This record gives sequence, structure tokens and C-alpha cells, in this order.
Amino acid sequence: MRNFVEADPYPWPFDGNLTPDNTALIIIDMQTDFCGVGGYVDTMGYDLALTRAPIAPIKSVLDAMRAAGFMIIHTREGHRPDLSDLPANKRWRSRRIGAGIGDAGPCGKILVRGEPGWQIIDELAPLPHEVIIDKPGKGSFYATDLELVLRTGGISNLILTGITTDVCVHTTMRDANDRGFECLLVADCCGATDHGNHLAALQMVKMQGGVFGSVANSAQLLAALSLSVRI
Ligand code: C5J
Repeated sequence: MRNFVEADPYPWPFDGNLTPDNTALIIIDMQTDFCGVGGYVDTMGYDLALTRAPIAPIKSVLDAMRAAGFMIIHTREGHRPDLSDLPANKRWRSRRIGAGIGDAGPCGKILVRGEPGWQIIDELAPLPHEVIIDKPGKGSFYATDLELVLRTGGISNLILTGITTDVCVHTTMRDANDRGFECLLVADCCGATDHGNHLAALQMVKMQGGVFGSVANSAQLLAALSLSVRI
């Protein structure tokens, strides 16, 4: 049976082949550093309400997709404690705005693996069997085994959620699209440090008939899932 999410600019996925066997949910960087008090984004002075807004919608999608047996993937941006994988320019830029990656902050060393700020928030904590991808960059494919995990698992459709829409979510979506994965961005399950950038990032996906994939909201996704699987 073909099944589509009512999405913009086209019903997703393109071929209507949407099942727990070929589709994964990816939750990008829902870490204290990006949406918690005292984390990296907070230290830079951005409005945490913007990056916390997707927590509840992601939880509803996560609960439904977990129950239906979809592959669930969580990512964490962060660097090795010795900072051997932290490019000098990334560190320099972050220090310049008072939130130096690798420097001590209220939630431990900023964006360093193992520190409190680097942890995924409790509300969206991974279950033991779920995939966790640790990435040093903005995209989830660069310097990780994400592609191997997806190909080995027979995944062709990727549902993208998390923060931030314009940076790590977009980079991951673009990279996935280039690799031939069929991508859906769930708008209310994403957030950016600037709302205008969030909206612009959604718009960019929709250009050229869906240059990187399609865009829906969580209600549209859940409605389609309930038709194809028992949730
Ligand atoms: C950023 C991210 N914005 N997760 N990381 O530095 O989007």
C-alpha cells in the first residue's frame, strides 16, 4: 500500500513507500548545549525558547515512531576531551563571541564529549538500543558512520528533526539528499537561534520542487504514520 505524508512542496515520500523497515527518524543535537540553561547557545545569548520549542513535538513523534518500530537515531555535536578534533577556526570563532568551545562554562566544557552540557536532554534521552552518532561537525555524515548504519539497515527515507534548523539539520539534510536518501523535514520539530533563519531554512528546502526534500509538520506526519502502522 502506498502511503504519503501531506507535505510541501510534494507528498512525501516521492514513491509512497513509507514503512518502519525503510524509514528512520533522526533527532539532531537535542543537547543541553543547544537548548539548556548554561549551555553553549545560552552562553552566546540566544533565546532558548526558540531551541526548546521543538522538544514537545519531537517527543510526540519519537513516542509514535518508537512504538511502531522505526529506526531511531540521535546525534550529538561535540569534540574529544583533548580537542584533537576541534579545528582552530571553530574554536577561535566561538571564543570571539564569549562561548569558547572547549572552555569551561556553567555546564562543563562547552561542546566536549562527556561533559554535562553535551548530554542529550532528559526529555528525549535515547533508549539503550537506539543509534547514537557522535559528530565533530555540523553535518551528521562527516567523520561518522551514519551512512553505513543507514545502508546496513536498509533505510531509504529519513525524517529530520532537531536543532538547529539552519545549521546542523540543514547540513545533514543536504548531505543526505546528495546521497540519495529521501528526506522529510518536520518543521515544528526543528528550531533555530533566529526565527527568521528557521523560516528561511524551510523555504530553501521547498525551492525547485523540493530541492532537498519536502516539509511537513508533526501532525501531518503522525496522521500518515497512523495509516501505515498501528500507533
Ligand atoms: C550549531 C547545531 N548551530 N546543532 N550546531 O552550532 O546546529
